[in-house]
Amino acid sequence: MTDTIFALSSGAPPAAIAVVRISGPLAGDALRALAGRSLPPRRAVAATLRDQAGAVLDRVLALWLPGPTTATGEDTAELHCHGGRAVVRAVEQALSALPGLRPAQPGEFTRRAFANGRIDLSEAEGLADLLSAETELQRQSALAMAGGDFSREVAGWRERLLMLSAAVEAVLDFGDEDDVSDLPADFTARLAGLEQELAAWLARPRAEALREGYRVVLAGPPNAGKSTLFNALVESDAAITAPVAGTTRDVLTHPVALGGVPFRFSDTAGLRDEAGDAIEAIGVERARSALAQADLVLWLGAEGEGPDSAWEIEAQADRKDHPVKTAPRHRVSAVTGEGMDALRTDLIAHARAALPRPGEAALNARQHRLLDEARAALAAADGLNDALLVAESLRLARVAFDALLGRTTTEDMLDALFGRFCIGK
Ligand SMILES: Nc1nc2c(ncn2[C@@H]2O[C@H](COP(=O)(O)OP(=O)(O)OP(=O)(O)O)[C@@H](O)[C@H]2O)c(=O)[nH]1
Ligand SMILES: [Mg+2]
Repeated sequence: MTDTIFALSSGAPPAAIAVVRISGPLAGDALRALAGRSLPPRRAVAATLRDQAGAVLDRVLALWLPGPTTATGEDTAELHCHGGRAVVRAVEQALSALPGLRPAQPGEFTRRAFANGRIDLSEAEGLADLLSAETELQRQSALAMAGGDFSREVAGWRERLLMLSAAVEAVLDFGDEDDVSDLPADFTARLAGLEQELAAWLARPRAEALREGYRVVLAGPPNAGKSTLFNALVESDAAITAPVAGTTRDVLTHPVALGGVPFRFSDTAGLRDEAGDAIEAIGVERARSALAQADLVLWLGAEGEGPDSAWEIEAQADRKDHPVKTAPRHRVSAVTGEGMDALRTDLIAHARAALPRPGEAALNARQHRLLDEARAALAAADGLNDALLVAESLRLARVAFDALLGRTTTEDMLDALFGRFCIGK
């Protein structure tokens, strides 16, 4: 029999309310033991909780939610307690004292929801992202994934694939020869259509970009004003600025949301061939490697000398002696604020186009890899003449779809995913 688990599912006390969740076969018994009576199902009921000695623990709002149509698929109870540390501890101690109950592991409620088929793997992944979402764009994309948008898509593809497989099986069972010429006339077109849909999903912006933020690196020679502009963009005095060439030595990265879009700005050491000392030389090396990983470079150096497709920024515009550019994308002064709004607006629009669209489910690395496996298998099936080999390719695509939905998973993978959740989720 599975254990019955419990945990504080709301935020850290002290708080107005603390929600303690119980899930498992003994959830109903535990609730009865604490409340002293049976509660009606699916109703919010005021109850007085007592420990085994009969002492009052707290007056709470209690919910009795019998399975299997619950979040975890098991019998579940929720206790909405007063949100004090001691109250929560006392309730947890009383639950621990009951036989067959134990504190939950991180993500264990969600893991049970998955094990009991209440959510599939992609939905669980979306849920993990939803809980860690910090910007509006992350929230909307995670919500789409957690709500099953992608899972429904995969289920639809799998269905179509099974129909294609059935056509091949029919040839294998009844055809005179195992020849694809016996396949239905529209077989190739259906196969190609499916493959194209997968390719379109694979070409979409990825979830990692959303989680990590759009990477913008500021670069240019020493004293170009990189750190000053960086501070203005991240709206904090994160970087030291000084009229000394070679002030910034390391790469400094700061996440910030602009217009609901997640960014990661990096300030770098001024690029020059003759570094002042060994430490600055290392800094320049790091700056170059940050440049290589950037989604976008803001170039504050001499016009045309930055990396390809970097934005030419004419910085320190308020200074009479500042280096002028003939065709800057932006002319700014981080000190007076001139041009800063236009730069921000441009950055937001640019990043939005490169990141998943609002409300659109975005693939993570695992989903991308599996979907690409399915696409490759379909592409391979397209060119084959032997029905047996076609059937095998289609089977490989189905295996990938099943893995996407979590019908085939490894314990390691599940440990890694559900370990991302907090206790109580
Ligand atoms: N008036 C004015 N001064 C600026 C502006 N931006 C930077 N400065 C000044 O120029 C000097 C160099 O600025 P930093 O931001 O430290 O330059 P940096 O490119 O980070 O330099 P390194 O870290 O040495 O590579 C500092 O004294 C800043 O105060 C600006 O827009 N207007
Ligand atoms: Mg600097």
